Amino acid sequence: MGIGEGFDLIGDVHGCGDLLENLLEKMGYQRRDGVYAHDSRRAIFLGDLIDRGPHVQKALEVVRSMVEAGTALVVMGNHEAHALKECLGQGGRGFTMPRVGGRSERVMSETLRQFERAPGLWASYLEWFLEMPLCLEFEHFRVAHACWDETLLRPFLNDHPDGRIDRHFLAAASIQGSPEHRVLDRTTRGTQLRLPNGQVIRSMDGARRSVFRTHFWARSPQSYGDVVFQPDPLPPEFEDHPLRDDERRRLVHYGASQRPLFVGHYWCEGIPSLPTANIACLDYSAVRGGRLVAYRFDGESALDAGRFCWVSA
Ligand SMILES: [Mn+2]
Repeated sequence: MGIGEGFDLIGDVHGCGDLLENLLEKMGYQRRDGVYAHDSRRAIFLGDLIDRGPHVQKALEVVRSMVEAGTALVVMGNHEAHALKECLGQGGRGFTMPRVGGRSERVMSETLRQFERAPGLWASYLEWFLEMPLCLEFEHFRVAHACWDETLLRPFLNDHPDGRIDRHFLAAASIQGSPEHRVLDRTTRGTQLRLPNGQVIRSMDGARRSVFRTHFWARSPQSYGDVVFQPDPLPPEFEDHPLRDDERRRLVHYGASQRPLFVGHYWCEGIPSLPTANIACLDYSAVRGGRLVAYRFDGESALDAGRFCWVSA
């Protein structure tokens, strides 16, 4: 990478279209012929453009127009993957809406409401979601929505050098435990562990969860507290709960000597910070009143917290 090849990595937008425009303008992007562009930089979106926020359509319009004009790249988030699974009919026979009343409808309710009168436009965005790569790999950095698991992604990238899936892959990925499911699920949702004895966590959004999200940068984790990575705290008695061997084997480790990796997904809070010198999470809960966060990358091998840029919701 040299001068003129800087990348601005942008975390989960979740329908905060107005906030996204503010962030792009703050970073010096200008709207030309309806498309945001920067003289010397490109944006990379980390996925989860849709659901929850008030301006899903605007967020999609801003990002798709940038990607089509070559001023931005994007990877698929678990919310785009979810929309594809729910709305792309069985065997690719057409687009359907999710079943009314289920969890999917709740997760997607804002998106579906905002596209209620534009089903054709929604269908065109679904086609576009299918074109999003699961990950991006450059000489100096990598990008994925939630996790880079080399043992799964290397064979996937050998078969799919552009990182993209298709309808057949998507259909196979709906089968729990299939190779396709493992790649899609691991890359867009990361790793999770189940609380013992049927315990549940009541999360901020009111849901009851029997699993917790775990990170992938602890070198030799000993306890649940060493790997938990989510805003909802573990019940205190589980902070020191020892990891079993089979749990430790299911975790992923992204080594400190690997090239920098950018992810979103984890609903971080507060002032952006770096968990390690080569991993940045850029999801700071914009849609929950937090921050929409970017990292302005210029090829450095050690990331620098001074390169975060954000707008507050
Ligand atoms: Mn996500």
